[in-house]
Amino acid sequence: MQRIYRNIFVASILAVSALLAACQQQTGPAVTEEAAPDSQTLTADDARQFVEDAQQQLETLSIDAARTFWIYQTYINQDTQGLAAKVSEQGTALSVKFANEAAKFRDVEVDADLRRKLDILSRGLVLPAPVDAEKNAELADITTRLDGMYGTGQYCKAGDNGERQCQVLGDLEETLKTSRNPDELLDAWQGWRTISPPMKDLYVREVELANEGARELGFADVSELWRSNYDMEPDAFSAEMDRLWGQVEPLYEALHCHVRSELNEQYGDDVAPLQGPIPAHLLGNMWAQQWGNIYDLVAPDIEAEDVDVEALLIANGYDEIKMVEAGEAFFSSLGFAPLPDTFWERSQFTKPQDREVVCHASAWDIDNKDDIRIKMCIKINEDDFRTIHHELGHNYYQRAYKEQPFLYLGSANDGFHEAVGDTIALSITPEYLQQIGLLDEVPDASGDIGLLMRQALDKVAFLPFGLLVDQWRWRVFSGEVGPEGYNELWWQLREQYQGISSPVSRPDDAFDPGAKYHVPGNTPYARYFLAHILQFQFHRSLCEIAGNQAPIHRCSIYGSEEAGSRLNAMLEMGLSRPWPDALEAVTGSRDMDATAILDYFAPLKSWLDEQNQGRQCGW
Ligand code: X8Z
Ligand code: ZN
Repeated sequence: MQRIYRNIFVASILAVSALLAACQQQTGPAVTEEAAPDSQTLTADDARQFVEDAQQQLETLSIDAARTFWIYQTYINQDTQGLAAKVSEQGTALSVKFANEAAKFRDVEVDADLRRKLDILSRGLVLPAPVDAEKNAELADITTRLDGMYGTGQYCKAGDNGERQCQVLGDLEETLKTSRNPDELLDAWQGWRTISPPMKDLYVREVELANEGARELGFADVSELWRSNYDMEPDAFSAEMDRLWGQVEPLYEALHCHVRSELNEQYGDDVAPLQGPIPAHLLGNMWAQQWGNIYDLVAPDIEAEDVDVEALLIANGYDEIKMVEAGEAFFSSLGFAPLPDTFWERSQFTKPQDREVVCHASAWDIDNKDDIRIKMCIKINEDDFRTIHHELGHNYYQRAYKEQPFLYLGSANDGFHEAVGDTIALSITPEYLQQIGLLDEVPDASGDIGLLMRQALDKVAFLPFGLLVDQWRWRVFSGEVGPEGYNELWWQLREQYQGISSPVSRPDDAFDPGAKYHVPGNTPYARYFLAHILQFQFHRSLCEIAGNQAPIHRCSIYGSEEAGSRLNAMLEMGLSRPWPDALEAVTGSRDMDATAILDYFAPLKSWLDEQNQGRQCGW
C-alpha cells in the first residue's frame, strides 16, 4: 500500500500515482467503468483479469511519473511544477478509478493473493481525489505547490549591514545544531516557521478534497484510509500505536527529565525552566524531534574517550561520496550486490548551487528494477552519515523486491521500509568504526553510557514525535478539529506527548505543522514511529543470527552474511504477505514489540533513574 501513489521516499509509489492518471485520461484501459461487468455477475476470473490489467497500466506509467517527480524535486521551477502537477493529476485519476473498480469485487470469492491485490488497489492511495475531474486537477495543483513551497522556503531579514539576507532550511538547521545562544536559536526557530502560514489555506482545501475522495471510496475520511493499511482494522491500528507508546513512555520520560535538568544548568530558569515542558528551540533540531546535537550539554561525566563520528569523518578526509561508499560497503559485507553504476551517476548527493531543490533526503526507484537513486544535500556530519544508511536501506529493499508483481513492490508495512537502513545504522558501533579504519581505539564498557546517551537522544527522543504527527493529521482529517484549531492542536499534542512547548506564543496565522516536511509533502508519519520500534527488533534478532555475543547495544552485524541473507529473505517478500509474516521471517515473532528497544537502552535507563532521583520529572 505504501508503494502506491504518493510517497516521495519510495519513488515508484509516486510513479504509480502519476502513471495511473496518464493512462486513465489517454487510453481506453481494458477495465473501464463502462466495460466492467455488473458487480452481480463478476467472477474470480474477472478479478484476475482486472488486477492484471491494472498492474500493467500502473507499471508502464510509473516510470514516466517517477522521472517527472525526480526532475521536479531536483530542479524546482514553474515548468517542472506544472509537469509534476499534470502527472499527479493523471495518476490520481487512474488510481481512483482502479480503487473504485476494485471495490466491485468485494463480494466475489477469490483466493487470498488476489484479495490482497484488490485490497491494495482499493486502499493504497494516500490522497485520493474526488472522481470529478476539476477537483482532481485542483488537488494535484495544491499538492505539487505545497511540495515546492517547502522546498524553496527561505527566511529573509535585514543583516548586520542592513542588506536583506536569506537563509534556507540547511542554514537554519545548522544554527539550531551548533548555537548555544538562546536568542540566535529562537530567531532561527521562528524564522523557519515564517514559510508555512501561506500554506494554510491550500492545506485546508487539500484536506477537504482528499476527504471527499476518501468518502467516495467508502472510507469515513482520509484518517480511516491511512489507518487501513496495516493488515488490521483501522481502530485496532490506532490502539496498537498507543500500546507501543505505553511500553516506551517511561524511558522517554526519564530521558526528558534528565535533559530538562541539564538544559536548566546551561541556560538558567528564564530560558529553560526546571519544571513543565522544554522550550522547543533548545534541543538541537528544528522540530525537536531528534536531540543528538545537544549531546555535549547532557553528556554523562565519564572517563572513557568520547566517540564523535563527525570528528572522525572529518579527520579521516571523508567527503560526501566516501560517506555513501561506506554505506554501500556495509551492505556488501552482508552479501548484498554492489549498487549499479547508474546509482552513482544519477543520484543527487550534494545541494546544487544553481537551482532550487527539495533537500529533504529521499530514496527513489525510477524503473522498478535497477534505476535506484538517493536525493540528499549531504553534509559531513553524523546525522547525515546515518541518514545515508537510512536511504540506502530503502534502495536495497526496492531492489530486493523487484521481481514481485507490481502491486507487491513495497514493504510489508510502511514502517518496515523506514526501518531497514536504520537497522544497519545501529551497527555503526565503535568496534565497526575501528574495523573500517575510522577509529583507533574502542572505548571499554565504561564508555557505554555515553554511547547510549548519544543514541537515545536520537532514537528515544524521536518516539513521541513519531507518534504525534499523525495523531494531529488523523484528527484534522476526521474533522475533529477545524482549521481554526490546527495550530493549537499541534502544540497541545507536542506538549502532551513530547513535553515540549513553543518558546513564544504563536501568531494567529501560524501553521507550524506546515514547517515539517511530511505535512506539506503528505507523507504519512506513523511509519517512522513503527520503524523506531521495529529496527531494534530487527537488530536484536540479526545480532543473534550473526552469533554476536556482545550486549545488544554493542553489537554490529557488519560482515555477517548469515544476518544479510535472513534480512534479504524478508526484503524479497516485498508487500506480498501480511506484515506479521515478514516480521516472523527475521525475528521469529509476529508482533511488533518494544522490548527490544527497552533491552537496548536498559543500562541507560538505570543510569537515568539514578540521575533523576530527587528531581521532579514529568511536565
Ligand atoms: O524523513 C525521513 C527520512 C526520509 S524517509 C530522511 N525521516 C523522518 C524525518 O526526517 O522526519 C527519517 C527519520 C524521521
Ligand atoms: Zn525513509
